[in-house]
Amino acid sequence: MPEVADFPNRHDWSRAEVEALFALPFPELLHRAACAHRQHFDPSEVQVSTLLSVKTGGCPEDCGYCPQAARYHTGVAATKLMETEAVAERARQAKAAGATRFCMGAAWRSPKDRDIPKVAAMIRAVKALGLETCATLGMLSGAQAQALKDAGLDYYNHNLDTDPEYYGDIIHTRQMQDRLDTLTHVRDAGLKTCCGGIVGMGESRHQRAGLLQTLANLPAHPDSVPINRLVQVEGTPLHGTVELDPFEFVRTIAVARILMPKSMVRLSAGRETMSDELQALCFLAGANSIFYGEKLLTTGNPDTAHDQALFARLGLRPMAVESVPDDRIDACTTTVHAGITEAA
Ligand code: SAM
Ligand code: DTB
Ligand code: SF4
Repeated sequence: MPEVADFPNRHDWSRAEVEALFALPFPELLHRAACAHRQHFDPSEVQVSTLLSVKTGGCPEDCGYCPQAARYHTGVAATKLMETEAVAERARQAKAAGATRFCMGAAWRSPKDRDIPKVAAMIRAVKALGLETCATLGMLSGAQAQALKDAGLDYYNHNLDTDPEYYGDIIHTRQMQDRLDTLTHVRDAGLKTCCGGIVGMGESRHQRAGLLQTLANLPAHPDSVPINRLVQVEGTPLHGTVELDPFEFVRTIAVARILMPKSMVRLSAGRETMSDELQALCFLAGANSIFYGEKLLTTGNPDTAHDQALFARLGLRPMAVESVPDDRIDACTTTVHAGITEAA
């Protein structure tokens, strides 16, 4: 297997190579992931995003994990699209609490063209606060992606969610190819991509490797890679799925970091039920982004006070927008990048 330094931009991973990474002894895998992480990032910095559901529930899709699908009885009430000023107020609060990126989510299959000017107004209002903007609204046409870019959108989140071969077990109302097409529109519009998936949905390790292989072999590595651990919600088909071994979750983070060393790997949904120690292992494995704030879209997330205390205990600090890095010094030397040791 090549050294980590050899493949920051590889897009030709085979399934066997990815599975071989998963199969490494845990300490060896974490070491390689930590090396890849240090090569491009300051490992004591974590990017902090806050989510807001700007249009909740009532979704026509059948994603088997999702509490917002209208067809499942999950107790999530459907709402209309929020008003711009209410969104701006929540963004101000997120900024005051320390977030640098604000992500607006809508429970849509895809936005209608008439929705785009309303979302564009939200993007402009959030951007005016000096926050990075992200949206996740479902499938986009090329023109819609361009309109969002023109409004000042920085990132678009659209996940592959799972291995192409497992996808049909989880979602039936749209195809993997639809997702890939939206990602093409997003890239073509010059937006940064946020694209990852969910683990703990009953998939095999082979299929977890398939998700990461597919992400790494996209025409460009996503700028952010959210790794969600399934939040099991009563009423959804995936409620009651056997829980993933926590070490396997850490392995998934580590392999994502090795395959996509320049991407932000986000320790995403599922943190509320993770111990501090498990989260610390995820940071060691190369996770360098989180969702921060007491709610994700409809489900819970750790208290901000708890996260602040965890950062303090681990010597982590929020990443400034302008410090999103590129190449750094050689990985895995004992000489730490200037600035880390003083600031930690
Ligand atoms: N409706 C749009 C779409 O599906 O593209 C945007 C919002 S959707 C809720 C965004 C992502 O949230 C999904 O792709 C999925 O990865 C994640 N998600 C939804 N429910 C989840 C759950 N119960 N656990 C973990 N992740 C979840
Ligand atoms: C992503 O990958 N995870 C976030 C964000 N992108 C939009 C959503 C997680 C949702 C968890 C279930 C909920 O809160 O409804
Ligand atoms: Fe709808 Fe998105 Fe939930 Fe799927 S993940 S049911 S598209 S809100």
